[in-house]
Parts: sequence; structure tokens; C-alpha cells
Amino acid sequence: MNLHILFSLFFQTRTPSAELPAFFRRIFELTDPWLVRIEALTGLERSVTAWIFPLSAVFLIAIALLLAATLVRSARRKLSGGVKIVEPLEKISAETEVEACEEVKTEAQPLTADETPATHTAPVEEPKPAGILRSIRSGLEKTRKALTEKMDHLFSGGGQLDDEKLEDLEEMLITADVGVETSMNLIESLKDRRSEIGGSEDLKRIIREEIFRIVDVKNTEAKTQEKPRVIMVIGVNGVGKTTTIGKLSARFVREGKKVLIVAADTFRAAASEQLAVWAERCGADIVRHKDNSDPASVAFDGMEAAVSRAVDIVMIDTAGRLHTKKNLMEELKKIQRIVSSKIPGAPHETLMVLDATTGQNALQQAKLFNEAIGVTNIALTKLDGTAKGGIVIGISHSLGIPISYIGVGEQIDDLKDFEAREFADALV
Ligand SMILES: Nc1nc2c(ncn2[C@@H]2O[C@H](COP(=O)(O)OP(=O)(O)OP(=O)(O)O)[C@@H](O)[C@H]2O)c(=O)[nH]1
Ligand SMILES: [Mg+2]
Repeated sequence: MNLHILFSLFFQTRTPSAELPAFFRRIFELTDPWLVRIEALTGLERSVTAWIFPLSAVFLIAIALLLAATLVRSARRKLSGGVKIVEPLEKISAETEVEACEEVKTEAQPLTADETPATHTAPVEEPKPAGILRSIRSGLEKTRKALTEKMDHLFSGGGQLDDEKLEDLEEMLITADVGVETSMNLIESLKDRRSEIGGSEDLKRIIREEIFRIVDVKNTEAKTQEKPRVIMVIGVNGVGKTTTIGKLSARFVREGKKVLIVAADTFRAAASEQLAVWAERCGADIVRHKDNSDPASVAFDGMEAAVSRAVDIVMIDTAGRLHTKKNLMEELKKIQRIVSSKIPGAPHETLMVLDATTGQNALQQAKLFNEAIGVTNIALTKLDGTAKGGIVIGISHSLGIPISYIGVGEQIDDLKDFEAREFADALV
């Protein structure tokens, strides 16, 4: 249809064109008598009155759309139970923590300078547990469930521990990230004790004993009585180094120790702010420089501050870029050299933080870091979030490096001393 014919229908003429489709001719026939009446009453021209019906139609359509939108919105609110939908908890990450710390900084911490390291002494107060205390047992819930349910299933039809059951068991251990070599070792031990196993409870008891035997790696390096005791914390990014430092510092402060945190991770944006929040929270001192400054120089200033303030414990946070980049290892070695040149014998501990949810990767990381810079002990984090807690067994068996701590949550109290017996009992 020609648009100008339609246009002329309403604005120019009182006789509809023959080309006009029937629908529009009908509209014309319906509206024309009304327009004639309006024109007679008001003296207006057709070019004016012709607007009345199109404009009214547009107005009515707009009202109808508005009404529909309001109805849809109220229906959606009813469906969500009247509750405002918020971000899921998992999304609240370290970044959120950093945002929070910026507030703390402006309120209470006039820190940082590039040349002269700013320090901060937070008020020493008893940290308040931010959540329900999580036990090792509840932290290992997922792994235990995965292991025990399958063990029960294995003997659901009765019978002895035959080769088929052993094969299933081996597969189950590998799935729980115990590692192939360690799983095979465990299976061999079970074969030797086959006669003792008549059901799933026997199996669990024997496995508990065997796991204990493996994970009971004694910490040969007696905890130093040196003051300050320097703990250098290393690990790839995101494993939980900063959080572990926060949790450990809180524990030391609670024991009455004076703690200094050294923010030598100058690589990750806002890493030192995140650490400052932890320092504030647990009542520790902090030495920090600007982002991207030389980590070794932060370590240097940290050691000077530690000696002059006679602190008991120094915790050094380090960058966690990928271990495949050689310069990270060089940087860590440099920090080690600086630290030992200022405080002979330090760092007394090189604590490697590993993320249990990464399974066998964690094992690889530990091997690489150990070869490059030497690891004295391990903190295994995020055991609460994985069914792969078997990695503890793999690490102890393959590396022989003691696991000192395990992280079972994000809260300040969610760090436990690793106790081999407790672990084995909580696992199966
Ligand atoms: N569920 C759980 N989350 C943890 C645990 N330890 C740390 N996290 C979380 O892991 C995330 C990363 O922790 P960070 O302490 O920032 O890790 P990082 O190694 O310092 O990371 P970079 O500084 O980026 O190298 C944070 O969201 C922590 O809350 C744990 O034991 N359990
Ligand atoms: Mg960090």
C-alpha cells in the first residue's frame, strides 16, 4: 500500500482512495461521521481533526504497555517470594575483601610511602570468631562421604575382600586424589592384611591405620625458640597464602605473641590492602610498600622493623604468580637471602600453601617449589570445599614434607593444626 494514500486519507480528503485496503476504508467510514460532528461543533479543519483518532490510538497503546510492564514486575516479585535476589556466596571473593579493606584504610590506617615503609599497629584485641567453629571432621565432610559410602557399598553384598573389591577400592582412592602411587601402596598394605577384613567396618579401621602410618610425618625441624621467628609463606596465586597468614597471625596474637606481617607480595594489585585488613582484624603490625615496589626491599624493611620492635613472629606474604615463571623463584630466593642476611638462620620456616581443591596439581607445585627454594612445611587449604581430601595422603607419601596446618573454611578460626591421628579418624 502506498503510504501517501493513507496519509491523504486522514489529512487531505474526505473521500477514501480506491487503492486503500478494506481495513482502512472501514476505519474511515467509522471515524468520518464523528469527525464531521466535531468539525461542525468546533469549526476545526479536517487537517486538525484527522489527528484525533491516530493520537488517541497511540495514547491507548502506551497506557496498555505500561500496565503490562507493571503486571509483569509484580508477578516476578511474587515468584521470588518478595526477596531481593543477591549475589551467590561463592562470588564473594578476595576482591570483595579488598574493597572492604579500603574502607578500613581510610578510616583507621594512614599508611604507606614508597621510600619509607609505613607501618601500622592495630589495636591488640581478642579476635572474635566470625562463624561457627568448623572441626576437621566437618571440614572433611565431602571427602569422608565419598570414601565411606563407597566402602559400605563394596560390602553391601557381603563376601571377602577379593581382587575385584580391591580394584574398586583403588579406583575410589584415586578419585579422592590420593594419587596413583600412594593408592597402590595402600592397596598392597590391604592385601597383606586381607585376612583381618571381613566387612566394611574392618576395612575402614585398617585403612584408617594405614593412612595414619603415611600421614604421620614428623616435623624434624623443632620449632625455633629464636626471636623473632620468621615464617616465609609461599605458593601459587589464589591458594590462600594471605588468608592463612591472617588466620595464623590471629592465633599467635591470641597466644600473646607480638606479630609483624610483611607484605612482600607487591605484584598483585591491592594485595597489601588485603593483608592490612587481616592485620587490623587480628591485631598484628604490618610493613608495606606501594604496589609494584621491590619485594626484597619490603622484606629488608620488614626484618629491620622486626628486630627494632622486638617482635616474636614475622610472617612474610609473597607473590603467587605461576611457578612456571622462573623469575618468581628468583624473587623468592632473593627474599630468602635478604631475610637471612638480616636475621641469621631466618627464614626459620618456609611454609608452602597448597589448595586442596586442585588435587594432583598441588602435589606438582609442592615438588617444584621444594626443588627450587626448599619447603619446610605445608598448609593445605580449602579442604572444606573438596571431596579430594585424599591429597593429604598423597603429599605426605610422595614428599615427606610435614603438613602443619589445614584450612577448613574462610573464617579466622578455620585453620587447624594438622594432627595425623585426628585426620585419619576424620577421613574414614
Ligand atoms: N573455603 C575455603 N576458602 C579459603 C580457604 N583459605 C583461603 N580461602 C579463600 O581462597 C581465596 C584466595 O585466598 P587468598 O588468601 O587471597 O589467596 P592468595 O594465595 O593470597 O592469593 P594471591 O594473593 O592472589 O596469590 C579467598 O577467597 C579465601 O577466602 C579455606 O581453607 N577454605
Ligand atoms: Mg595473597
